[in-house]
Amino acid sequence: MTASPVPASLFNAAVSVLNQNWAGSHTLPASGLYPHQWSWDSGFIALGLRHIDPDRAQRELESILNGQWDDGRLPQIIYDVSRDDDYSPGASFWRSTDLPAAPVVPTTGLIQPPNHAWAAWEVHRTNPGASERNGFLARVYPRLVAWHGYLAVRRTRSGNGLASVVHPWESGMDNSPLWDEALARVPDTPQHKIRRPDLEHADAGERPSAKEYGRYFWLAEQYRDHGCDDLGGGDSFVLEDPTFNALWARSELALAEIACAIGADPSSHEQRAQELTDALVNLYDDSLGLYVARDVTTGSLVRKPTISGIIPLILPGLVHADAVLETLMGPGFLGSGPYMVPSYDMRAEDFESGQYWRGPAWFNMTWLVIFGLRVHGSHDAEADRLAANLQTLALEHGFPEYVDPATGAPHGTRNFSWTAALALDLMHSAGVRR
Ligand code: 9WN
Repeated sequence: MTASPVPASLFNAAVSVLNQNWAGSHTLPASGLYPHQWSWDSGFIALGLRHIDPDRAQRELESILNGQWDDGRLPQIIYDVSRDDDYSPGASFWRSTDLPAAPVVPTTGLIQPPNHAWAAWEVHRTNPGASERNGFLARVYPRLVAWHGYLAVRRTRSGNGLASVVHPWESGMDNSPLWDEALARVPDTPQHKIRRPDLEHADAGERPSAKEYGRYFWLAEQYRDHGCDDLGGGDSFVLEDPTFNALWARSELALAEIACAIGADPSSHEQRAQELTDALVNLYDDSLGLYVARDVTTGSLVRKPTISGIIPLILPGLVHADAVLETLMGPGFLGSGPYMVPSYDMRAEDFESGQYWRGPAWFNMTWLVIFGLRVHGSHDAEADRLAANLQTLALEHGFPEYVDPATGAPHGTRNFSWTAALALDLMHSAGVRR
């Protein structure tokens, strides 16, 4: 299915969403549902902002870097305390400022996928002269190196070089079927009384369930109560996720470019990018023809066909690229011609077309797939079709958080920042080979 051609008004409408959600130094993902700064959202948002205001794109990334902890981690959320009641868990749950390693701004202790170095490089490339004049790359490089250092030192739990997430929120794909089995072992009885301000902004049927929230809070409490130190209290849920690690590898490639641009040695970044790309074979499932998660606690693969297992296509030199492309083009994902890429194999028994990360198509994931197709110089017409659909659905439905892949019907919140940003990016880079 191909949606109708993109009207010229997309540009103005997308810019207006990003302007409305601009909070002075960063962009809110959505002003009602997500009233703080989120980590990987800022990476995606910067990719769009760079086309309208490269300085603002730099500020977006430097704002999330201001939340960096002494150990190098970039937090999932930097809180605006004036809106602490509007999202849960809030700053008062995490009490991060009591911890010596945390920054002065209140944050979560958890992290999100590392797309920041990649975004920083793309921001620079859009206007290299201006970026050089204000020393952007030289300022962000050491912080980005420290961020990746945190992943390498604190999060490589299994010895294969891949980073683990210790909470579903860290994957950015909160209730993905990949987490069901491990989550089933987690108690759903946290101490904290759970509030759900999210349900004032989105339909309960489109958000994680009460039981899932119980488990999310239980895990978050454990992590917090062990000082977020990655030494204890983060062991109940430890999984290696393909998308998280592919973004890390892609960001290492970007760090190599950044190092070259500022006269530093790129070799350690090139080497790590290669090692991570190679290590992804540990997550490959031959029978499904894509990557899956690995439960580090049990040592077993979680054999579920989700979008996370397709995203490693953003990497060049991927051993299993041909097989993953075949799976992507097959009946579970793009074979039946959905508007955008579903987050879960459409043939799965528990596929749900409107339920968050259990079926709907997300704009960031479709953007990553388009990028991956272009990296591999494969299926150009399909990449163009997806890019056109992404832009059209974004505009037609008021920049939704996600859509039903088969019908294009919008779900979740509206005026969602990364939807606007990535639609803008595709307007500027349509057809560009990576
Ligand atoms: C928890 C902000 C974030 C995104 C995630 C998305 C959703 C939060 C939530 O919103 O997660 O981090 O409350 O569900 O799953 O990818 O970063 O847009």
